Amino acid sequence: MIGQFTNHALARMRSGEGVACVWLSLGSTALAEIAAESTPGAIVFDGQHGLWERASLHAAIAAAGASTPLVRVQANSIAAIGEALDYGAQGVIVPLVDTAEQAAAAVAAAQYPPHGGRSGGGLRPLGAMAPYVAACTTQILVSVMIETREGLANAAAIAATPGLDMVFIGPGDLALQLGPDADLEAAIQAILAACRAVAVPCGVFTTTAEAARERMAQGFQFVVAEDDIRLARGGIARSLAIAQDKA
Ligand code: 3PY
Ligand code: MG
Repeated sequence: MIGQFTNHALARMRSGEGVACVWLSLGSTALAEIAAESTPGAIVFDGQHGLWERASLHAAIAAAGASTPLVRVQANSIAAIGEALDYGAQGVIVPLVDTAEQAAAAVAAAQYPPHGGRSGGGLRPLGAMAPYVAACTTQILVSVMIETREGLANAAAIAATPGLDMVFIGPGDLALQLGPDADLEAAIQAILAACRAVAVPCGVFTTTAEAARERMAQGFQFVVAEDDIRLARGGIARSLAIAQDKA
C-alpha cells in the first residue's frame, strides 16, 4: 500500500539542492537493502540495461526505505512507465529522448487522466488509491535522458517541456552518438546551460564518486555516487591485487 507520499528527492531538487543516487543494475534486492542503509537521496533501479525481473524489482523498491526509489525504464511508453510506478517507484528516468514531443509523452504517461494516460492498477497503488492518485499529481518525478545527437540539438525545447522535473544526461550514449572527435564536454555543458535557462534541474551519469562531487559543484542536481557493477568489479579487482601483493 502506498497512499499519500512525499518525494524527498524531488523536493530537494525543487529547492535547488543536489541528489547523489546509488544506481543498481544487478537485480539484487539484498543490494537495495544494503544501499538503503546509507540513505542515499535516491536509489535508481536500471530497467533499461539492468538485470531486474519484475517481482524482484517490486521487492527492491520496497527495500529503498527513506531513499526515493526511481526506475530507469526500458522505453518511453505508458506500459513501461506505468509498470515502474505501479511497483511503487516515485519517478522514472526515460532513456533516449530526442524531442520535446517525446518528453511530453513521458510526462503524460506518468499521470492519470485527465492529466495523462496512466492506467490504474498495481498492488501498492490500489491499497489506497484515492490519496495515491492525489499525491501523484505533484510527487512523481519525471526525467528524460538526453543522450542522442537529436536530443542534444533539441535540448532547449526538451528542457522547456511542461511538467518535466529533470533532464538527465547519458554521457556514454552521447559519446557513441557524437563520435570520438566530438567535444563531449562541450555538449554536456550546453545541455546544462539549456536546463538552467528554463530553471529545470539537470543531472548527469557519473562513474566515480569524485566525478559526482565535481558535477554537483558545476550545478548538476542529480549524480551517481556509486553503482553496483563498478562497486563489485572495482572491489574484487582491488582486493585481489592487494592479497596478491600487486597493488
Ligand atoms: C549513458 O551514459 O548513456 C547512460 O545511459 C548512463 O547509464
Ligand atoms: Mg544511455
